[in-house]
Amino acid sequence: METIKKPEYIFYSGEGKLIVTDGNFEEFWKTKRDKLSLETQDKNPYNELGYLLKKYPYNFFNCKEYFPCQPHVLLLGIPYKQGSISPNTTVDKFPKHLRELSCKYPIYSQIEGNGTSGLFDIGQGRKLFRGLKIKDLGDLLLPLESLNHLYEVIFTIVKNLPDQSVLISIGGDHSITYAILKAFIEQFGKDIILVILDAHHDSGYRVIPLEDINNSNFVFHLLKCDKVEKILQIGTRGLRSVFQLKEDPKVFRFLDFSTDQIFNKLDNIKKENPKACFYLSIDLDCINPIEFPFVDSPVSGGPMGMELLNFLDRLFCLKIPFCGIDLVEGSVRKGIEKNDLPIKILAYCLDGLKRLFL
Ligand SMILES: [Mn+2]
Repeated sequence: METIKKPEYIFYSGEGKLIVTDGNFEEFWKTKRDKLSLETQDKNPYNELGYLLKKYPYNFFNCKEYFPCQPHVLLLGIPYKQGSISPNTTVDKFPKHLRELSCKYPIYSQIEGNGTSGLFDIGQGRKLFRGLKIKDLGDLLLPLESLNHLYEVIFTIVKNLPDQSVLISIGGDHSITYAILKAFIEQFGKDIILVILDAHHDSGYRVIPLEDINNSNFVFHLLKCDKVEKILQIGTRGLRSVFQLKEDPKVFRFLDFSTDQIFNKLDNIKKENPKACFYLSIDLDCINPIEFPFVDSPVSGGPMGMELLNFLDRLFCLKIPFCGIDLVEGSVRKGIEKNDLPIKILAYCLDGLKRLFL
């Protein structure tokens, strides 16, 4: 029996013309641009932030933005490395790298609903983040001389976020999490519950941590902030000097990504703090360096990629109202272009956020 196919995605658009396709990319139709009310540049509400942002000729997942819409998720690159204690770090190149890599997995605009096609996950046999409305803001413009300057710029972005939308930031070194959270606190005034996936506990490597905030001590400094209610550190491992491990009643540490304790704890925290702002920070060095060695401070052990993706799936099943996510500390060097794990992590985060909206 033959089913009638109908246009679902915009496949191509050029000067005045448009090619649309059905959901399985089996049939294609030519149409005119003016048949659909496509976005014109001057209607874009983010244009006024243009002085802060560098736009690329392509967006994440090569997604073309045709329709004016209120996005569920905004993607922002933060090419900041001034907070890294590794002198020759290349973490500032990661946002551009990830955007380019993601273009190998193009997604398409839906004609109805203004969402996107999402991606197909062969291993899971299902579509990821289909229907989610995504907006790529571009990268923050350099130079960002200091963390305080970074905070001011991010605050301007956060102030202009549409209601209920989630900001996904691509770093950059891990100190950006400090600046982003300060901006969230300033804008929303809510308590923060921070979930960090990281091999390190980032509480400083000196007996008395430096006053200057960097990627190895930002957690120590965040804990001084009253609005930071709880920090869950997942994946912390390896050896430290005895003075380095600072206990704090706000901090809960877990080594194993698949233990029920994490999810039970988070579910309880969610119930006890219905008004809090939840934030997820993913340091790529949380992954076992066998699967992802492109970080400045690898630590042996840790979850393989699949275990991390399963963790994210379970985490988002809890429907925690995340207001922001970041992905940090990717170090761009030879071979990283062949490693697709960061893209999968991003796709799973988008798919997880979809549960909050759709
Ligand atoms: Mn780390």
